[in-house]
Amino acid sequence: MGHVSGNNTGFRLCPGWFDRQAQESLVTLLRKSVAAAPFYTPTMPRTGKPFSVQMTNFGPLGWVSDQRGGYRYQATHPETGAPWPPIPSPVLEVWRRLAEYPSPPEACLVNYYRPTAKMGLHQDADEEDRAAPVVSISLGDTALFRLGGTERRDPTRSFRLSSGDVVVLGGAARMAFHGIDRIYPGTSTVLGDWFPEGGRLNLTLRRVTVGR
Ligand code: MD6
Ligand code: FE
Repeated sequence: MGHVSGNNTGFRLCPGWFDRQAQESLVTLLRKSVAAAPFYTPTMPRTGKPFSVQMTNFGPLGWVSDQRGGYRYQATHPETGAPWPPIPSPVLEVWRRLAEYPSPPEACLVNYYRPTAKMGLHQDADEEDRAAPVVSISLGDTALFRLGGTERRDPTRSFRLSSGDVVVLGGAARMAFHGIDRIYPGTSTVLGDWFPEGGRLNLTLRRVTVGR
């Protein structure tokens, strides 16, 4: 789980951060929280095209997107109007151990990828606090993660992210372009009871505001 040096200083991949048993108990916890904040399908700013992933959030602020309002953080679920559930403590624990940042995360975006879903190359750029890293947790089927540099045209490298892996994008890598090219169906059984078709969950922890 060492640092990868080069153009992406501050990128860290921690394979197997959660063992199978820890993955199972985390999935059970997440399922309970998601019952209070169901997955919904966000839409793209301007075009209104649906994302291929489904989303929800935990924490004081959640990342949302729709045709009218664009990308933003808000305190409530766009469909239920309820405040997001709290970030589960084993998830906060990952941040405490890896973020090297004094304040807690404010947002935990939860993405669910059906086996055919993907996510285009993007930067996480809607946060005021760019000094804090983004920490992400993968559960379920393996994904092909692509990481570039801070310019869209920069060369990219690809990594497989397996269930239980944690990624940190900090330092120079905080503003690196990244995306998910594909899911490898049938590579994990950990989501089995919840999503019989399999797929992948990704949790991204972020600090949104500066200070407090
Ligand atoms: C995913 N991850 O792994 C998408 N963003 O499904 C992200 O978009 C991401 O893994 C910022 C930092 C780490 C990430
Ligand atoms: Fe991202």
